[in-house]
Amino acid sequence: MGRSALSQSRQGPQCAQGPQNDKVLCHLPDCRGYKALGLSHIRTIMHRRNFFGLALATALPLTLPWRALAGEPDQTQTPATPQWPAPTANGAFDAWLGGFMARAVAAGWPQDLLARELGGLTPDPKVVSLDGRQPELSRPVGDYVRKTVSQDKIAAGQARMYSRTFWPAIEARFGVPREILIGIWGMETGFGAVMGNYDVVRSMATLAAEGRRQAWAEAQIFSALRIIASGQISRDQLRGSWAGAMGQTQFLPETYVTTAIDFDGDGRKDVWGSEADALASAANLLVKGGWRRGEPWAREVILAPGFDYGLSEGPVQLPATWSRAGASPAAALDWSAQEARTPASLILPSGWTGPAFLVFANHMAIRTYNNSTAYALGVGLLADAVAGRSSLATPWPLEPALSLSDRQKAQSLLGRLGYYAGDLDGVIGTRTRKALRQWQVSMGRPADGYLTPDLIFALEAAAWGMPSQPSPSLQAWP
Ligand SMILES: [Ca+2]
Repeated sequence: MGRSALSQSRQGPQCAQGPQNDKVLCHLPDCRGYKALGLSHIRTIMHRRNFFGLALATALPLTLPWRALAGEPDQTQTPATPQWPAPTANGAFDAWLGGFMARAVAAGWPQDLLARELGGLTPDPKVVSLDGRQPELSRPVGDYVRKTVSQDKIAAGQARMYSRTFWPAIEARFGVPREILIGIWGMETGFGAVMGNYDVVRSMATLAAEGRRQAWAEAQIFSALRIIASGQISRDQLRGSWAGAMGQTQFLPETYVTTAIDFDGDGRKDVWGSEADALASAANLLVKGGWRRGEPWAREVILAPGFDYGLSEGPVQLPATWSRAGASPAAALDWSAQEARTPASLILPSGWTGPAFLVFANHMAIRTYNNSTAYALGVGLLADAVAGRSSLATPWPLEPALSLSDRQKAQSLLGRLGYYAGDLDGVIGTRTRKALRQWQVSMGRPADGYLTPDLIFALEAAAWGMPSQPSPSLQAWP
């Protein structure tokens, strides 16, 4: 799995993830549920400050962009008498809403806008319920990719490869190939089939009041208010997934404000109704996330017998260097000229028994959308399939899902063995994988850092001083 420092979210391994945030829950170890977040906001979520710090951090910086987009707020009115919303049955929600409106007024936001859009707002119980879901099982990456890169989706993507006139202009301007955008489009909404019908302002208010992601949700509300005030999109049109992702390519309000584009030239950034707008906006987001024109995203490799699996999630080096270490292209073709000059790192998303990939910088650009190795593999492999590139040489292994208690037990055992001192949160992130690799090295096992039921058994045996019983799959290792 990925090695981003952002991967070990405090929110645990659960995430809501495409093709539709509120429909499909996955809980991959490094998966995040919030689409298209900038790094600063991910950090904001993960390192929330106290309420008053938040009020300042959230309200003050919003004044300037608000002015730029919707005109100067009326600072001549006294902000002392905001229109308090009518009380609801939910005291916590009311307390949050009152505080939020007071801070917004103090920051210069027009009272009539706030009263019109937020007055009478109530929390959405469905959003509360979906946000509180804690899936027990973690879904193996291979299982996720197999189901998301389906024959139906490949065919639907291929039908869109040459039937849209906007592709050449988007590719020329942003340098993102159409198949990558088709991969995102298919993963996010099944090509616009399932965009979500939640009132985004209400959903974000519900999440803000719930408190766990208050700063993030409030930033989305301010952005949603800016969109409404711009006059381009009405409140009624501002619909999305329960987690706030909107339109064909699932943009959060904040990402919409900073990144959405009117590509078809009708004067509106319509990521719901205009495919050209939505896909150009997605390309713009990838470029902002570091997409490099002309470079590949990943290449499957075959690892020679005796390969040092400890190199996974390790060095970033040129493909020729990887070849010398025993990682060669899986297809018969050698590295392309572009691949040959692009540094890459090695990942083993489902351990040493599954497919191995060299991933290039563009892999991380895809993760701007959703910071998950599995998500980027889903998008990239769907793109490859749509473009007619060869399928995987090494199949995804069939493996059982690990329960939360299994994953916590593994962390506890690694701690008992002296390799792990982190939280027993069941999140198999970079720290846990590093500990697992160190223990694997000490045991002379393949050091892929990938947790399986076999390894939990072996950890248990080692921690309690019993002789290890290698399983059949481990005996098969050369
Ligand atoms: Ca437009």
